[in-house]
Amino acid sequence: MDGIKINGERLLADLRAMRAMGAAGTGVVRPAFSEIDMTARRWLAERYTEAGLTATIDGVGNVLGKSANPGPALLIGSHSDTQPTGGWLDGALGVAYGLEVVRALAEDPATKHLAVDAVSWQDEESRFYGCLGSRSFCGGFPAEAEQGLTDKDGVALSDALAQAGLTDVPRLSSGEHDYMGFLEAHIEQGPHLETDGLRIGIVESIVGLGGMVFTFTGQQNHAGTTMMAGRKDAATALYALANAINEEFPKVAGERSVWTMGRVLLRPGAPSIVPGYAELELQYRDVDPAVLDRFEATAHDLVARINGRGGAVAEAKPSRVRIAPAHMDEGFRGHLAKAAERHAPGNWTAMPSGAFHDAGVVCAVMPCAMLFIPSIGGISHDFAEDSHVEDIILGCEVLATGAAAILTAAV
Ligand code: HGY
Ligand code: MN
Ligand code: MN
Repeated sequence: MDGIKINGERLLADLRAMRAMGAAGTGVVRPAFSEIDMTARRWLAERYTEAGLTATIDGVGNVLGKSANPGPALLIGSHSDTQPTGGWLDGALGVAYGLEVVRALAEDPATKHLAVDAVSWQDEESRFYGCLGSRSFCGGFPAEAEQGLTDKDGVALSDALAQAGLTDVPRLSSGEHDYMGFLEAHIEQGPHLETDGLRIGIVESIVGLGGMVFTFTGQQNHAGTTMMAGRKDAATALYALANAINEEFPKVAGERSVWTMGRVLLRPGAPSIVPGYAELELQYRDVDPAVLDRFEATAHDLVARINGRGGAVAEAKPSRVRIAPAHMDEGFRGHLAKAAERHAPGNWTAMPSGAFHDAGVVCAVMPCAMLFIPSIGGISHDFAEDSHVEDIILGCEVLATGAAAILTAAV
């Protein structure tokens, strides 16, 4: 397959236009279902229409651009919602690539007959529910999961849907489409490609992920008159559990396991008051579900140990839906690897993904593959997130060539 030429300036213009929607310094704040998120989704639907696709925004905010070309289509995209302190490329890169691949293949007489659909999934960043949009599309967002769902500020999903004008809008489903597979390009969000001086990563597997929230109920009291013996200090119990997790988890971890305690709540949060209530949120990831299970069992043992000491009472419950580890399609990976070798000879590698992605959900209903470009300094989920322009353009060329090869091989 000859290399597909993409229009780098057009691609960068789309990325810069998306960056401007929710811009916050060098980063982007565009939470799922926010006004600016829906503005960006309507903007994308217009670009899909201009590119000759039939654009739909569905009942959970997924934006789908359908090709008029016959035959099983290849679906290409990612998510356009961001983390609360989001980078300009997390998700947006893959969405912009999907649009550019549609255009580039349509402009090449040798590939203009190929069917490529483009998509932006909703709420991959778990404002309400991890990968909500791709799960809804793939039948993994059951009504019982949706009931009463709220974000961390207590906003109900039903209100966010109403606010976005989506309440009665039909929701798209993979069963209504004849897809041969899904390709997602993404920034690596880690240091490996840059450290190894490489420019393209072809993902072998995507980590699985679990989360727990621990509550600590003690006795609020005066910090000066309450003797240490007999205190029911919720914060002390929280610190003891957090330390124990950092001591015990390495004993049951895998080679690339990670865990993060990224949210803590202390009430009332005043220096002269013994905290009566506390919350600790833990997230853990690994490519092996057995490791995730071991983390959960260890955490429950540690909670029992904390409760055995008296003091504040600790309780544990899941903080989110578990995301299973996902393995990418061998055949698709082969085509992407060939395209990487063609555009960046010797400058690419196969690698796991330490971040989860919509492809990890969509692979339950169709073959999937992912491609990474380097993140400068390995930084992501931060306003400083960035990639080199030449890597942004190279990644899209590799994806376009790989997509054309997959489609051509299937004809
Ligand atoms: O957290 C993640 O792995 C993804 O970037 N939302
Ligand atoms: Mn992210
Ligand atoms: Mn992402």
